[in-house]
Amino acid sequence: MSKNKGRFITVEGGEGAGKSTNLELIKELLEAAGHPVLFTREPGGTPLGEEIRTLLLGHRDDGMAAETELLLMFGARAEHLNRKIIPALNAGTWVLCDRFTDATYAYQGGGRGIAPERIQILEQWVQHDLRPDLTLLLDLPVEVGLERAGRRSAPDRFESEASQFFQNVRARYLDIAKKESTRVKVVDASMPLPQVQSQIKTVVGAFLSSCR
Ligand code: Z5A
Repeated sequence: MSKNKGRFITVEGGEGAGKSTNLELIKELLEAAGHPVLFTREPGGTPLGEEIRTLLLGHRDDGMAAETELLLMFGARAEHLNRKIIPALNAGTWVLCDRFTDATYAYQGGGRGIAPERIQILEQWVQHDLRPDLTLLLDLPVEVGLERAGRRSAPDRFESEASQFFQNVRARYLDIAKKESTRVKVVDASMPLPQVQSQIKTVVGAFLSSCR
């Protein structure tokens, strides 16, 4: 990516991994280094994307086919990229996104069982060559995350899945991190918050140094 373009940073993880808790810290670290930051999330991030998010997360008596779920994720993503992410990056703004396509490989691929080759076709079609420059994967045992997440509001359609679903999601995330270790940095999110934040500072600090 050329020097005057913004960088694209994503944060991933399973249920209750601490994404929401730590996104503000990441934003502060980037801004302290002098970079304008646009914070956004998936699915969502645009008015239409947020409507699609409501469809995706809401409970349905008639269920939703895995293919429909996958296509809705990429529908929201196409809107998000074209209207928000790409214009911001082109203007030199750094984009910090709560989940992106790794979540599709983990949830629709690992969780729902859709072949990664099929996801890859949509990824290429919707994103062309755009991939995150840095991804922080907040990783922790499924039971710990579910216990943390359970302390909050009523579960949405994904949060209502069985434990095996989340084990498969976690395994797929770790698989991606192993294969793409330059881009994806694993943070041990099972630790107490100060230690998690210290790991995040190290990862973000190293990335900022590499951008100079
Ligand atoms: N999804 C998908 O299937 N495919 C896709 O392509 C995309 C998404 C993009 C919405 O995601 C759903 O969309 C998601 C995947 C699917 N499925 N689910 N579920 P979301 O990101 O909006 O929702 P989420 O994953 O449910 O996020 P979350 O549950 O809000 O988790 P979190 O943000 O990672 O956790 P948190 O709210 O920061 O922390 C949870 C609790 O733990 C909270 O009380 C904290 O105070 C506490 N916490 C945080 N860190 C610690 C530490 N270190 N120690 C102790 N306690 C802690």
